[in-house]
Amino acid sequence: MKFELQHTDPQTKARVGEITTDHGKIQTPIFMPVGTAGTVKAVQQRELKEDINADIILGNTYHLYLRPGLDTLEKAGGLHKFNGWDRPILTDSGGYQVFSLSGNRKINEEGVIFKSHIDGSKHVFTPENIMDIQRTIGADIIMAFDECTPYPADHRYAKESMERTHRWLKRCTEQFDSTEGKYGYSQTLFPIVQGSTYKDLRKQSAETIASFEREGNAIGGLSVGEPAEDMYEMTDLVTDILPKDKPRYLMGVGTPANILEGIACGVDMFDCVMPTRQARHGQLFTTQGIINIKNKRWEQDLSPIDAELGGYVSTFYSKAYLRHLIRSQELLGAQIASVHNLTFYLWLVRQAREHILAGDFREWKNIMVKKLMQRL
Ligand code: PRF
Repeated sequence: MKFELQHTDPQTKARVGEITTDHGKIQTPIFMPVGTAGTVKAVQQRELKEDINADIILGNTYHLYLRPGLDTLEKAGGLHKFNGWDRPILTDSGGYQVFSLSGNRKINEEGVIFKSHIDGSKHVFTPENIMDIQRTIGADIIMAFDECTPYPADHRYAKESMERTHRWLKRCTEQFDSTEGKYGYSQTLFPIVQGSTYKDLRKQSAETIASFEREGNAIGGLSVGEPAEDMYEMTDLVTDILPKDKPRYLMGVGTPANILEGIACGVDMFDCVMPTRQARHGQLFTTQGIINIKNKRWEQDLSPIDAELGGYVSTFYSKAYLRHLIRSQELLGAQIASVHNLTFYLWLVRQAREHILAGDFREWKNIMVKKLMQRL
């Protein structure tokens, strides 16, 4: 993997860059649609490429390991071959999914023992086997095995949890560096900063993570219930410490406003289930603000979903038609709304990129944060 930092905004910490992987280039800042089980829910690979033009999508180690399982993925020649997505893929390590199985998991120094949400069967994740599993899934960028410290956490627990994440990282890097990709292209490992909402811990974690000198770095443990101001403060502090010449990935973030503020803090990569999950519930992100398409207001509004956004579904289908589909729980409603919301999220980061290059990112961002979050 290669990262070229092409431009830094003089007024904020926003950056424009380009990541090169063996499956193609990623223009940053970028939003990565979430494809938990090897599918971005309700969206075909062809739409992801041709309508949404996503540079990279996510997969989840926890889900893919349980189903379809490693034998099938290896037989297929990795996830790219299995699902037909030939652009870059990033897999999350399971460190987040397993920890959200509260009650059904036990953590110790070795790793995590957990019960499958599918059939209750017992499994163990360790830093070592998580590296091996991600080698088999075959994503271009793989994530270290961490604990996403729950919020709120007292300082003592947050410190313990962070230090364990750091010890696990050492084991991850040793395992990763002593193994090779299985399918003839290279993979890279991103470590994850933790430290909850404590400045001293975030600083310590960022310094530790940076000292591993990997090709990119992630910021975890945010957007887990803390006030947005705390998330921005922690992100800003961490990006002052992480190396400038490597991409930074803010995990699981967020709303359009969160993404623009994250970009202003010097973050290059984002992912979130929000655009697809909210789409299935009828919440649309548009260039004019947020629409709840179920509202009566849209019953006879035959104007396009979002004429200004452009893109196939957003200009071809009307608000009234999409309202009808979503209210009737028609599958096509979830499909159209998901493609629309993802088209919007990719438009947002591409606009940010243009405004950083044009030199008016800060002014544009301050207007857009208000405009895009208003409810219509
Ligand atoms: N760790 C991992 N994945 C994540 C997170 C984390 O802290 C978050 C936190 N927002 C989302 N996804 N491994």
